[in-house]
Amino acid sequence: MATSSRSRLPDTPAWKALKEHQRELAAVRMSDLFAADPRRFESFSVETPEMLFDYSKNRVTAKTMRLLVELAMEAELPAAIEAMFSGERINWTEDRAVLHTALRNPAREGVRVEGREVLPGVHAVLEKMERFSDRVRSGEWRGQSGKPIRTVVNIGIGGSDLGPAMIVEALRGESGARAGADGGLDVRFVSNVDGGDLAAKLEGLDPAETLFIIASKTFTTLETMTNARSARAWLVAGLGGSDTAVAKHFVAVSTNHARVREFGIDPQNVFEFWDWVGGRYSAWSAIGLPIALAIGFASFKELLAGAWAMDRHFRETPASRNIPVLMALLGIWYNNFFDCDSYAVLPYLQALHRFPAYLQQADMESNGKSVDRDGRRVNYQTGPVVWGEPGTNGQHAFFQLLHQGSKLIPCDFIGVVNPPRVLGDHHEKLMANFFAQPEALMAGRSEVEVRTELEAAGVSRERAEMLAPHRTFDGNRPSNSLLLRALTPHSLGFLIAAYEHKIFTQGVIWRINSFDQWGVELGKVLAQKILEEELVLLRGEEADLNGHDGSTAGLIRFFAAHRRGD
Ligand code: G6Q
Repeated sequence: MATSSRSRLPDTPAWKALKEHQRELAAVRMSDLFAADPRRFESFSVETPEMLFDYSKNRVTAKTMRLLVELAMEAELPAAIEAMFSGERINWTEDRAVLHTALRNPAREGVRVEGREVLPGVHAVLEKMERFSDRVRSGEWRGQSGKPIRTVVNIGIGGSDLGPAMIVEALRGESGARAGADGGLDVRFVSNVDGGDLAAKLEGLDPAETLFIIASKTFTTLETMTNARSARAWLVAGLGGSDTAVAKHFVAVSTNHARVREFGIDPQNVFEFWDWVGGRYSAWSAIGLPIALAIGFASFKELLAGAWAMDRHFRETPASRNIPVLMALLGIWYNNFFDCDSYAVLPYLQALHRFPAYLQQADMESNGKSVDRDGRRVNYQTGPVVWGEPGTNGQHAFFQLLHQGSKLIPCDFIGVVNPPRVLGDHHEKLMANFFAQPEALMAGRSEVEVRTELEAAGVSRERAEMLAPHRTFDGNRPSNSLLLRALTPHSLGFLIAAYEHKIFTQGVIWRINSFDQWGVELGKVLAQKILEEELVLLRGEEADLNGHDGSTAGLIRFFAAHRRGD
């Protein structure tokens, strides 16, 4: 194990100062902080053309924020940001640069990897995506039998699925960006190796009008390759049994050209990306092709422009006004100083219903690490558990625990002033809840208040006594409110990039590599061996399961014994 003379994070001056400060603040109520400072909202919020970020309902004072910013400075955050943007190999375990920011950089030069400009390649692929998506959307691109494409099926998993799927769901309602309506393209996503996923998405489709995108950085992922082969078989069978149909109905997005060729996809139909684009940061690359097909290339460009606006904000704004830095610092405040294990992300907009799932990967795959830059096991908490559901659905489900549970769970409430779809007064009702919940989490309801109310309503004193503790809310539960002016490709790009940079900032402070994913790699190989054993058992032969623990061997045998021979 590598050793270092550098002090461990909990021994650094900024960390110790925060620990000390947390004791001072532990009993302080946010409601009192608001009462004492009429300008608290103005002081603890940041406005940009895209959104209002309000972090005033947090258990922080000006001193807390100063100490947190000191923590970021001790971690040399500004230098780390520059290292990322300029293409240094900050993903040291894979010896790679981390340049998803280059994918949305409108400049034509100025970012190099190993002395080579990367932006010309980025723009060449974007131009190819534009030409292709225009041809498909306009109906100029024809399938094997001469019909235009009506449905696009993206086959990919993890980073090659979650970002594009979330974005397409979010922007489907954009004017001129309808998928599957008004003659627009119906864009679907298949990820699970469970055949039920592909079967359900292919139901009712005409192969002659269907285009598949095989999205896989490595082109070796079990789930994607299995689905891709089944999709090819379905298409070829549906179009008269000739492999020539593949050229008109399959395109690939990958870094692995050899494998794509082996699969039989025309090299002309391959959209390239690069090893310096991490899977979970790849929606901005050609992995975003289903987005461009669903919402049009001009809107895809706006998505990139929104992310680029956030990139500039992140790179140029002082920490104390920098949205992702503030989000990161507040997250660390609760994760490391209040022992919070998780945070909830609560989009108050149905269009953003896949945002929590997307963010789970972005955050947990990036910061679910426990070895630091010096090769030592960390002696502090790193990445939190991220979870959530759209509002108001969550309110009727798990909000009970947020309000009255024994755990402290900070929340990000995400709302939109002008929604993509308006129906009567639905949005006003939705937003009333968006405002009410963070307020209730903070204000709570004291036992005295509850008792007085109950008695005023005619409840007997004894019953009021009994009920009061159950109907009391401690309050003082923190949240951020992120209020977008509208949900557009631009503002969504801005929002996603804010979370990306929040995750990066936390990784820098925790001294971990946010850009590798060895845990996922392990998962990719583990199942291979078992698959072979399963097949042996299903042929009725004896398989050697001694390498497995008793439970795993027992489960495999049970499966093989009871599997119907279909
Ligand atoms: C993302 C991860 C992982 C990856 C998938 C799909 O950062 O590396 O989620 O995106 O495993 O990998 P392929 O694109 O190579 O199929």
